[in-house]
Amino acid sequence: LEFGEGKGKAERIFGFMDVFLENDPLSLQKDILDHVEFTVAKSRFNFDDFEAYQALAHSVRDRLIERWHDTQIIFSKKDPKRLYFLSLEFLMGRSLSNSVINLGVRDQFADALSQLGFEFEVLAEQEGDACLGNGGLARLSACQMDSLATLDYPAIGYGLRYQYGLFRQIILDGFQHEQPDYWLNFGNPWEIERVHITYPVKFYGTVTDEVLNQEKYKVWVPGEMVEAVAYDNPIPGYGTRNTIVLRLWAAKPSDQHNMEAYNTGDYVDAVVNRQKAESISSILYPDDRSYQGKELQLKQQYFFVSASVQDIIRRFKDSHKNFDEFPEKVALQLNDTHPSLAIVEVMRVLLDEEHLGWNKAWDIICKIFSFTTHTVSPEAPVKIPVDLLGSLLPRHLQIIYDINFHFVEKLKKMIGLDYDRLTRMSIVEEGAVKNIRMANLSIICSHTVNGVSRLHSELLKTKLFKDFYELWPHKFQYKTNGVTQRRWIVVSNPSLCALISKWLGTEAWIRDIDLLIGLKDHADNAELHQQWKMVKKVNKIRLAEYIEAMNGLKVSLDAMFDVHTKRVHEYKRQLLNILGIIHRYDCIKSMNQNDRKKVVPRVCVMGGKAAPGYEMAKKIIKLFHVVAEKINNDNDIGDLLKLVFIPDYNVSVAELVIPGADLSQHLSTAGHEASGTSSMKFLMNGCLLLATEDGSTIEMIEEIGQDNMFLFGAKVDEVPALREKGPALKVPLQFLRVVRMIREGHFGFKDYFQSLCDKIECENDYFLLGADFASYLEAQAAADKAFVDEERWTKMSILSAAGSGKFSSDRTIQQYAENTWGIQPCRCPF
Ligand code: B1N
Repeated sequence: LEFGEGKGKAERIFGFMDVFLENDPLSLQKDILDHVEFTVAKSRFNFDDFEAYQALAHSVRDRLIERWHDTQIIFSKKDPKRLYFLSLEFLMGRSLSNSVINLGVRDQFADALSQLGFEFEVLAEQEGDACLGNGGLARLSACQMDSLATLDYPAIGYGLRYQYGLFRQIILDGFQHEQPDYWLNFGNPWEIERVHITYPVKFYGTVTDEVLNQEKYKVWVPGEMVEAVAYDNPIPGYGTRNTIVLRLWAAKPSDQHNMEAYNTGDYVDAVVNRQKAESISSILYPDDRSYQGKELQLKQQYFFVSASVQDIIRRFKDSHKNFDEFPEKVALQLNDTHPSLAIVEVMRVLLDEEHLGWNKAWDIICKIFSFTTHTVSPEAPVKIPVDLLGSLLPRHLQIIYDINFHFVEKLKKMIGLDYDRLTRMSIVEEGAVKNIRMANLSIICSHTVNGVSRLHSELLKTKLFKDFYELWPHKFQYKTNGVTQRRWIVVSNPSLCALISKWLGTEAWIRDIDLLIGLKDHADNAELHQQWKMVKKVNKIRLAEYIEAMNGLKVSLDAMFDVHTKRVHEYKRQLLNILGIIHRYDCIKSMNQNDRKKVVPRVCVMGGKAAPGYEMAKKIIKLFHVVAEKINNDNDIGDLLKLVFIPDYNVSVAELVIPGADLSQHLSTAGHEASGTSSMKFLMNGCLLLATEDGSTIEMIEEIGQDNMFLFGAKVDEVPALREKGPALKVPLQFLRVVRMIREGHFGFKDYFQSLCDKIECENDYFLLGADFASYLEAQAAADKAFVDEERWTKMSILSAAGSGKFSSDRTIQQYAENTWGIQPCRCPF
């Protein structure tokens, strides 16, 4: 395509493309009906809501594709430095509402549909969630893609197209059961299969030496070959034509390597065997912390990395003659250690396929990779057994050893023969089982190591990666996480969105979140208070209806909706919440009628999945259910306290739950939550936080003010001393009492809960539930007190939303672009 600057053929084509797909009601209706007839293959005179949704989704997809093509033309023409965002998890949720809002055609589509007799909201409910990730880390990737597109950055996301997303959680008799999430069952209109964009991915085999032009080279002769096929998911920006792509890889059998099998063996067996290749991208691992050292998981990581790296290098070579410019054109972001084999893979390609030689290749590596870590736990660094790596990726193991050799030599020169430190910093962990430490590899080879909150970064520098920080202080940065206000206000809370725009007099905050602070000027305005409360009520009604439909439980709208939703983990202390609820119940029971009138009624909502093999987490879910069973059926309690467990918590459920919350709980033991992002979504929706001073909460205190939050618990520097005390630590009597109630079978399942009780009472109570209990109850009491003062509560709620601007992923991404990736916006001018 010829592209004259500002004139010529390309512009004429653009002029045409600009009006390619019309967005007036008639054109939209025609498009939808066309898709009913020809894509869904149903008669345009007879189709149901789901078929209407499919046709609608395809009409939206056409518009996404149009803009994506335009964006690509600009990117190829301008050839800016691109960011490649590598993540094994993306939690995209639904796409329809988000897409039409970002495309700016929501109202047009809604009008067009209503004339056809359909309601947009009803059709939007037909869509299933894309759950290709576990929790915070994965949803963060999704929010960041939205910001990258909106801020016009030339970026591509890479991930895996799992056939089974995160398991569906079913609750039977209070116990969690897992069911596979075959999310592609009903087709996926949001992806574009690229049958021609495929790459071979090699596994196993041996490495031999070969000589070419008198130079020795390593040649990897693989033992197995699998094909990676690209599936493109367009990501539209808001308030811009820019649309970027999330490219997900699916594994398909390859014909290149297995021709023999057809000729020699049983034909049917050969075909069946060949099909096994697909299992590589079949399932998302549901355990978000512990790495099991499973071969399939390592295969997934390499499969995804290899396909992405081939794609990146192919794109670069399409318009560049040699690798000199590579670091000026390519930034590779590693989302945690999971994709860190990318480092070794690029090195391998540069050495063995491009023959650049060690120094040149290493020089490139050091300029292109940046690494973000999301963990605080020193117990769970990802380690890969050397034997496993050596058999699956023999050449990569050699390269890792070489990198380590160079590193250790250099290190010795810098720090001398401090063997303890050398041992700690080495990529190779010696011992009975030799391991490769993926975090060390990532730090050594990246130019920047980012934490996800200020506190997290401090912990990295002083604890987890202290040795590395002392060596390379300049590498360490942090970017406090953020979430996208497009998804978490505009899509999920349309009433609040309209109210904010009305009071700010502009919709510009949807792209420029800093404007949100303008609400502060109206924080005492009675009229705003009235409207703010109405919006909360609308959202509480929506949530109450959902609860009734799910659990058959009617909840009072006057009660405080107190929400605790996130993955279930001991460190997140859902158990602390349950103990607090039991205490509340116990108190109400012992009150006379007069005192009961002063009790603030609560609906305690909990939701979240436990990893299938995580026994303690599963017990916590069961405990919530038995306690709920008892309290909800106690006529003596009535509406004063109701417990609701929301099963299968995911992105679309969160969109409903978060706007309806009055209070939300974030209870991690200080020093354990690297950042936490759900709190940011609650904050934006004017929900008050009850939280420990952990992760990003510390920065929220600065933005919102501690008077507008309910803070409690040990601070991070107090935790070690409390742990030290062990059994000598004094815990409040109320704590002992509620634990005894569980132990003695007050809620049934006595034996089943003993181990849970032992952990917090007899064993060392590692997460300090006993130590924090009194302070937790005080914070809860403060929340009750604030809630009865409606005016005060509403003001706090307004100030929470007003002060949430810092926690937009737009800010995070801009900081990454400027301080880590070195990329510039590249905007589609039409
Ligand atoms: O990443 C989020 C943070 O806000 C949370 O504090 C942090 O816990 C979370 C292995 C993880 N850390 N590590 C993971 C996810 C999947 C997996 O397979 C680890 N997730 C976090 C975003 O920064």
